[in-house]
Amino acid sequence: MKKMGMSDLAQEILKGNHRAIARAISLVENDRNAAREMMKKIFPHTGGSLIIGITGSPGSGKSTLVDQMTGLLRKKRDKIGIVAMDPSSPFSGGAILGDRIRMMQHSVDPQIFIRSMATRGHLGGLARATGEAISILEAAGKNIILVETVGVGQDEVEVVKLADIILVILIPGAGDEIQVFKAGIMEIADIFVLNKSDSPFAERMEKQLRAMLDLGLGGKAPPPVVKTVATDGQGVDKLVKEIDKLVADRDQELRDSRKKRLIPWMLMDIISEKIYHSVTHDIESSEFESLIERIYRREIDPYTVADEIVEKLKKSR
Ligand SMILES: Nc1nc2c(ncn2[C@@H]2O[C@H](COP(=O)(O)OP(=O)(O)OP(=O)(O)O)[C@@H](O)[C@H]2O)c(=O)[nH]1
Ligand SMILES: [Mg+2]
Repeated sequence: MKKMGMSDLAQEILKGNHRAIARAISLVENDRNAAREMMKKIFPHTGGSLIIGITGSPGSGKSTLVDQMTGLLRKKRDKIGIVAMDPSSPFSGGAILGDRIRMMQHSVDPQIFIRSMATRGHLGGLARATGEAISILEAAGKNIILVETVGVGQDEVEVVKLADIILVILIPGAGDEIQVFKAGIMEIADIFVLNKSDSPFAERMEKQLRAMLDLGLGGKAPPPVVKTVATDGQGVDKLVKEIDKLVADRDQELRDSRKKRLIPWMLMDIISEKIYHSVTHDIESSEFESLIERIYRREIDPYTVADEIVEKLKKSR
């Protein structure tokens, strides 16, 4: 694989070669510029997969659920790509999630590709280059792509921009029903999953959640609520049925409009990185240091300096 050119890499991706997929995702993560030619080649083959976003508070059972869903979808002969966001700091290097992912029962299945990506605070809970990773998986023929994101908060709203269907995972007794309102995730959820419903609080939680949804949506049909026990697979078949139903019911227009949202997201991601690179490469570090020194001495303010740097970049084109 080492000497493979970008054109060969693209070819191998299109054949569904997992090593090529892995290499391509590392490439877009580390050196987007080097990945350009490959991305250009595969781009015409993207945009056709069903992308399912899975979000919920840490430890709510997202990964366990993804694993169970994968088992069911796999039986239907779907080819599946899984991208899990890893919130770890650059210091822990994503090792924890990596280990957990390796433990997943499907990680050795040739039709299923699993990958974690470090978010490191980038763009609201999504890793840099998540858009490209999805594109690569689409080009590789994965017709269903599951994207696991971290936490419950404003951040999750980002996932809406790249998923066709959003599952919000809640657990009983964690105050999650209140979170639903606070974080404004009610609007983004296509399906609520009440996981860990082996808990004695599950019934009460379900009632509360349904009451809140009825109240909050002011007459609009509330999204389905599905109870699951991810550890033993209970309710996961029902969840997959609800997903199928959504896909069947939802008209093409709505799906297209969601797909189109991925494009500006990806574009802005690429552009902001390009600009960042220009700043770090084109501005000499000695000049940068002296500017910092001047700001420190309060001779000049950071806003003015930022404006000047941007102007300079524009002129250098
Ligand atoms: N009792 C019970 N435990 C569950 C259930 N689902 C998951 N768990 C357990 O909850 C813990 C967390 O599960 P994960 O699947 O790693 O949760 P996660 O949401 O992916 O966690 P992060 O990725 O760290 O945010 C594990 O110990 C699971 O075995 C469930 O339905 N019932
Ligand atoms: Mg997880």
